[in-house]
Amino acid sequence: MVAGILTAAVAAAVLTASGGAPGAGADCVRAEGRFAPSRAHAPALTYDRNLVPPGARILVTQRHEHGGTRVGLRVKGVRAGHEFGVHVHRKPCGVDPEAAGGHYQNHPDPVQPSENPDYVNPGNEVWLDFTARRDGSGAASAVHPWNFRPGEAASVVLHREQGGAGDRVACFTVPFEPRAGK
Ligand SMILES: [Cu+2]
Repeated sequence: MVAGILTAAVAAAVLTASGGAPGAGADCVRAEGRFAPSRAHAPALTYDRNLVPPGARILVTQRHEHGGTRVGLRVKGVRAGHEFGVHVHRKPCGVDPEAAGGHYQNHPDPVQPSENPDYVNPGNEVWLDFTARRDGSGAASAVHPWNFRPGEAASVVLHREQGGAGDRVACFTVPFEPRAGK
């Protein structure tokens, strides 16, 4: 009985800690992964062991906020000091780094692959660029007043360079949610 009450108290404390500010919605997506070599069948794949060693960890969260969407990123175990470019991409990861397709765009560029800065920018796309700390950890978040269209946002890709392009060094398949309550 006592043990049961203690367990419940701990669970409540954890929920409070991860729930953010009072009144903010809970995360609708919370995906955690551990990077594996790209030959493996895993949701988190690394294409560059130097920058993202196998075993490095990633956490991606999504929550609906003020009618829009917040996406959060945390990583551990990546190359210290490196400036990673990160975006939400349209398709799930694959052994081929190109499997994740292009960036998710709120207003889709009619010309694909998209290279027009009117479309390739952090307002029309979800950018989560970060610089890894000395201990190999990193974090970023992005808030937009819009939501994902169903089935069109499926992964988070880490790039060698920041900005809108560059080699793909790792990929994490994430089932992003199109809108609140669904
Ligand atoms: Cu990208």
